[in-house]
Amino acid sequence: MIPVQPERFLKDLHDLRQFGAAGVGKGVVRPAYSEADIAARQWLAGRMQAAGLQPQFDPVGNLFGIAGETSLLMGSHSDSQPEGGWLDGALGVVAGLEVARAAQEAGGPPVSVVSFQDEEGRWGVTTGSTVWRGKLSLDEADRLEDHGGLSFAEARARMADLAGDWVPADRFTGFVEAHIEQGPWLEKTGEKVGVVEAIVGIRDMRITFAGQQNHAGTTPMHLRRDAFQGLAEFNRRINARFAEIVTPATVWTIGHVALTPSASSIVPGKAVFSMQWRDGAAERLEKMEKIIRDTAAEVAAERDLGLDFGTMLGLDPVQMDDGLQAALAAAAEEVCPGKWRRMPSGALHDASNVSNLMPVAMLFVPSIGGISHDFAEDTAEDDLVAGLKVLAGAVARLQ
Ligand code: HGY
Ligand code: MN
Ligand code: MN
Repeated sequence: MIPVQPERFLKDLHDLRQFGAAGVGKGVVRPAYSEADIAARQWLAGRMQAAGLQPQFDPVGNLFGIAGETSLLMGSHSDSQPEGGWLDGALGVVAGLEVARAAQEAGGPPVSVVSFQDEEGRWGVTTGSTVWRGKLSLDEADRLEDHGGLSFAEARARMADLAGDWVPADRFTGFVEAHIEQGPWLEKTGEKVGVVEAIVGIRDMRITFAGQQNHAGTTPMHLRRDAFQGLAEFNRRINARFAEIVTPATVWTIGHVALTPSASSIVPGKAVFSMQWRDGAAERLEKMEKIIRDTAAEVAAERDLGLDFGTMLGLDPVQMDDGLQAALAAAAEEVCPGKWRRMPSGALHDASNVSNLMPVAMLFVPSIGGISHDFAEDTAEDDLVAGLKVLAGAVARLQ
């Protein structure tokens, strides 16, 4: 077993939490390329250096801590959602750092660590690892804009002084990502560890309905071209049509809506909204996409609204590597016998992208109350330590 030090690991986790601390519970506000995110990455680079790893930022701000010529890669992301938890991503980065550091101290095996950038998709979907794996070119990514209109090019320029070359994927033999479950199942069953079998696929795009801004008092209902009413009818119809083809595991979300001009006495002339959907089957994602596009066009035509579909981003469902899963399962059985399970991931992770380059696997620890993407996100410290020990045990089995 690689001699990981739980206290050192927990201290690094709490130190990382200070970057962008929200002042509400243990929550963080550390969106990609924010001051807090960049400061956190510089701090992580220092910790990687101190651990005997070679820190290297790539052109989009992914931060690698590299050991030796070829090594097993561990890690996750250190950027957060606009209202994020202290463990989403951070757990995988700091647990990977502790295993890499302890492995250095024990004379091997070489383990590298990574913190990918913009996994939370402020510019899309797991942007940093999507560019690193080559699914999105740097030029295509640079043209993406966040909800406030800031381009990826302008954002990543904030790290230009840190940016180095791309790190070639062939330096790594595989990737293992520890992450909080972000759901209710491990807590419900009293289990300590999840060995992930597969990660769902995702599609995400911005849709715009354009109508006619007008006076909310003098404009009769039948003469309105109300963009919000278009969105409301669109939503009603896709819910009814999805019911025919989805399973209980299928999810879809309209999480961001911007009405223009967003005033109580003005009929909204424009509605821009995010449309995101996820499922374990690629063909179901495609069927949902057709329903979305056809229904939006139908509603726009009926209500004389303009319609624009933004760039659709997404990742297909991926299976985790059997060999890496077996190492995680054996280590879980040793650390918490009978208190672990194999399970799917309903959340997206950088491992989805990395699976196109090398064998990957993921390990979950329980989320208290199943809460995540919220300041209240938390995990019991002994569960965090159990996850660390399973990670170390798996690496020992992969030597
Ligand atoms: O949304 C997700 O699944 C990930 O947490 N970004
Ligand atoms: Mn995450
Ligand atoms: Mn997340």
